[in-house]
Amino acid sequence: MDDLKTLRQVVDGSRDARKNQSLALLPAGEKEALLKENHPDYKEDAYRTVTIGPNAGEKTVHEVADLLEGRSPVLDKTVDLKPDHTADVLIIGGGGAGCTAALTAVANGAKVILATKLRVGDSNTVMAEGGMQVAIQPEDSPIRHFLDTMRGGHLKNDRQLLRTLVEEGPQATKWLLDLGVLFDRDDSGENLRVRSGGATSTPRLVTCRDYTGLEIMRVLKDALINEDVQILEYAPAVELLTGADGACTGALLKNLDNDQFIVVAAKTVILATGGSGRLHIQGFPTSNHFGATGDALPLAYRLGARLRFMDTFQYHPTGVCHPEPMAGLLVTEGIRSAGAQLVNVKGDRFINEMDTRDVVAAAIIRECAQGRGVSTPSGRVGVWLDIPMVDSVNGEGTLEKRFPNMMKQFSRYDIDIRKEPVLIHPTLHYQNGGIEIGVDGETGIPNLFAAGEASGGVHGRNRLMGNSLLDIIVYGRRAGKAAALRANTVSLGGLSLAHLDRFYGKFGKTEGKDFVSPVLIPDYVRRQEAKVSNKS
Ligand code: MEZ
Repeated sequence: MDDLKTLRQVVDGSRDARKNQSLALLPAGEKEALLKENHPDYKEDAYRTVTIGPNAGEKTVHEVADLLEGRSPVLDKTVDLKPDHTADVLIIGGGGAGCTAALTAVANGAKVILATKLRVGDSNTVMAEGGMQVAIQPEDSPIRHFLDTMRGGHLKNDRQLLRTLVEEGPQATKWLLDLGVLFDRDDSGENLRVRSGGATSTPRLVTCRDYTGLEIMRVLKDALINEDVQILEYAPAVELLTGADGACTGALLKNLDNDQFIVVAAKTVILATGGSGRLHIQGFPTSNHFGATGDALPLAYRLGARLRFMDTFQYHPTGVCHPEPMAGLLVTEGIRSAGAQLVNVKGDRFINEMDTRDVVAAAIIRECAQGRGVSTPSGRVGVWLDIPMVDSVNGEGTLEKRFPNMMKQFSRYDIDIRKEPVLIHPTLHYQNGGIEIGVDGETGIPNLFAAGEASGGVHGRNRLMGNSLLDIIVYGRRAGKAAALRANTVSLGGLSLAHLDRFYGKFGKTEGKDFVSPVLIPDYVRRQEAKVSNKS
């Protein structure tokens, strides 16, 4: 095996020839074929049929089926359900959606408790680097945003949810600006600068360099701690609670410091626990934060809430493949939109880098599977992302100015991305589906709401870059307000675990299942990650 330094020279050698090369987007038929052959969503043996609950009979990946069919940690246990705390609105999750919901619920007069598994801000929100989509340019419109997103989502998006998302985008952005988010501005300093993302018809991303989610989270967190919100950290939910009428009446939390339960009685509950990348679906590495184990899914499911699109996940095309300690971390799509090219072992481009994420990821997987990838010393296989091309086409200093976070991350391993291409491979990035919601974040269960990545429908079968940051703000606000208003109309209900009998009842309580969900803390030693075969 040639060493990486030698192989890199092929990329350097073909850079000039590639500089002005344009590659057409794939026609629809070819895209479909590429996806079917290569995208993990189409790998039949990665799926099984769910046997229990509202989505019984539908397929999902084994890892999620395990969650949904898993055993409640309190099944067959006697738990004292005397409330330790009471709230109008209990929010479970301390990322962007949860904090937004909390701020909005408080603004609407509610007494709010926010409980989170780790610390406030430990979330996938901070992992969204390259921007938030919002139609604010004169030549843009919510309709255009809607159409781009529908195309990206394979036309499967929930239209009502999407319409609300795009129409309320500008208002949500103003809310963030008023809170103090420092979005990048144009040279005059007066207008927000917008950048391009994959598969969009016009530049629409508002950015904070390449740490947009981190900046948004910084501001939300600051705003939250200045509000009268009770925050319970290191306190994940392990089960929801229900009243006699089947409505959600609170949650059972676990104090991770002492393993004791905390009982919260609440008039309404919002699930905002984010995604599930740390389940390492199909053995993929992930860009997700440590706590992303899809906890809301089994909690809502056991209470009877339906899930949507649980057969589709987003594998971000450019996860780091080398150096090994960075494996799975994100290299923002923004860097491709600034001109970085994907190049195989022969020094050739093989896909238009700005096609939809599923298509680009599938093309990378194909290159690796067909022997045109590059093997790393630790046995991974990836393709090159020719990042130096960015400075080459935009002028020296562009990478330093626009991508300081990327520069810093790679510099820790003595890689100067201004000079060297890096090896990438798709990384598990986003849960396209989740709990079915209406436009106010309401689930099918009375007084239970969901927002952000835990919910599903708005992104269809493939999310476009930057739409998740908008989703957490628009739907965090809507769920926060709706839950606060609902709390004005209901009283605290009885607290029981009766739904567990209903859920497990006819299947026999434990059915021999030894998998306990929610998972809470990822199972490291990590499961064997996908070894992509490379025939070279
Ligand atoms: O929305 C995202 O997933 C995002 C902004 C990621 C990125 O590539 O930067």
